[in-house]
This record gives sequence, C-alpha cells and structure tokens, in this order.
Amino acid sequence: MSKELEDIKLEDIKQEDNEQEDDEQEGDVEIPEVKEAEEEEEEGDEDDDEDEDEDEELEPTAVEEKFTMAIVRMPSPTLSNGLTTSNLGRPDYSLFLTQHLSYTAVLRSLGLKILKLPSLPEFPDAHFIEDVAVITPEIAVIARPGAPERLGEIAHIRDILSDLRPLAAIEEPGTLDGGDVMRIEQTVYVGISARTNEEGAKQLAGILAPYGYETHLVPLVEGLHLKSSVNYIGRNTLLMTEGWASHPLFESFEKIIVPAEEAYAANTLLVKNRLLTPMGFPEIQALLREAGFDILEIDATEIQKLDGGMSCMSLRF
Ligand code: CIR
Repeated sequence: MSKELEDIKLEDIKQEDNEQEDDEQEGDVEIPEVKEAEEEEEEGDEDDDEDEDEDEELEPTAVEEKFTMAIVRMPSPTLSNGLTTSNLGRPDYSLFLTQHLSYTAVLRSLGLKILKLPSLPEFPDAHFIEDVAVITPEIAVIARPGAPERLGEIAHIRDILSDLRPLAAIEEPGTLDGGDVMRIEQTVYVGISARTNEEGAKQLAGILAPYGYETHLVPLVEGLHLKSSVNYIGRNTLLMTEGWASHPLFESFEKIIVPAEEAYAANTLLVKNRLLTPMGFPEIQALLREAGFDILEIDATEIQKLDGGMSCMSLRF
C-alpha cells in the first residue's frame, strides 16, 4: 500500500475513534484509576506540556511501551454464548460492555489511538480480538484460531490489517491463537496449547524469521493460552504462575510469581509505562507495587467469566 493511502486510512481511524468516543457515553464509565494516575503524573513532572509528550519522555524500555494504536472489537449481546472453562457463571452483557468500555478508555487515556470495530453477533468471542492476529512493526499475521467456533472471525480482520501492514496468514493444518504469542523485542515465545499447534507455531516462526525474530515453541504447563499465565511486564521481568517458575526458557528473566489463588491476574498487560491488571487481586497488586510497577486496576469480573483477560481484548502495535 502506498504511504498516501496509509495516511488516509490512519486518518479514518482517528476519526472513527473520535466519533465513537462521542457515541458511547464513556462519560458514564468510571475510570478512577486513570484519573489518579494522570494526577500523579501532573504532580510529579511539572515540566510536561502535553500528555502525549510525557510518554515519549519516559524512555521506553519495551516494545509494549512504544505502541501507539490498539484495535478493539465491541462485545456482542450474544457474548454469553462464548467459550469458557471457568465455572464463574455466564457474564452479564451490560456489565461486560461497561468493563470493555472502561478498558478501552484506559488504553485511550494512555495515549493509544483506538480503532474500534463493530460487534460480530455470530461470533460471541470476537471481542477477544488478540487471538485473530499477530502484529509486528513489519508485518501482520492473520492467525488461525484453534477453536472451530472462532475460525470465522479471521475474515473480519483481514481488510483492517491489510490497510496497516503487509499481510501473511497461518494456513491449515496450522492453528494459532494470538493469546499464545508473547513477543519480547526480537524474541517470540509461542505456546503450544489446546488452541495453537506446532504447525501453526512453526509457520509463524517462518513468517517472522526474515525480519530477525527468533521464535521458541513452548508447550504449555498450565492455562488456556501462554499469556493466560506468563506475561512480559517490562524491565526484563515476567509475571507468571508458579508452574512456569523454573522453566529453562525463562531463566534469564526476573520473575514475579502469581499466587495460585490469584492466577487470573497473571494476564496483566504492559501499555506505555503502566500495567493494566484485573481488580480484586490484592496479593499480586502488592507484589507489583513493591517491585516499583505502576498499576491500573480494571474491573474484569465479566471478562473473566469467559476466560478473557487484559491482553486478549485488544491488538496493540
Ligand atoms: C476463548 O475461549 O477463546 C475465549 N472465551 C477467551 C479467549 C481469551 N483470549 C486470550 O486470552 N487471548
């Protein structure tokens, strides 16, 4: 795609973001954590002119801190039919929507431009949009979700991504969910799970190798996806559940181990210089704070009921 066309599309995205912002009554969504964080920034850094400039001055140390855009998909009223292994009951659509809006508002408040896609009622899990693609600065790879119920979601992301990056795709018999892909700079860890098979992971490795990425295949020791239980939170640190603590692949990292009863909070997301973490997991929040991380709590009770977490509700790049 030409640079000119790319610019037009990106401008459309900004416009869409703004229009939806007006439409969606985000004023009704409480995001106290972000307000607090913004106040802290203002108090602590008197020289800053604009929020967006602040982020550049923080000297990012991880790719996640340099992301400027996020794609999200609106939840559908059919979402209670989504896949789940949890026994937490079915989510309430209206509350789920509020939590999703709040999550999106937090991403926006951190300076990301949001491309918000419409819901897909025929795919009740489609708002877990992370699973349908892997985006690097060089290329977008259309995934091939391992759950047959979700395979059709990929048709609805192709055109969007083709406006943003050259495209590649995982092909049959490969399967790959984006939730199994953890990229740390030039190294990519791909969980081999109930959703991602070796063939899919090897295809991804082959697609990314020409751009200088080294890919490791990691059979899951626990969790639905790799990032259900292992996440990079910056400063050479992994947040992980106990089962991963002695894994040789992760030897060179600092580690924060999530207590078993708070395993859900392992899916904590680094955005800019903040960690988005689910509300209601006090031990892990204390550990993160003690280690000097700046956290933002997101109410995710309904999201958890469908096995979703902080990373899976957006594609960031
Ligand atoms: C599923 O089972 O596919 C959805 N209910 C949850 C997907 C969560 N995705 C993610 O963590 N990347």
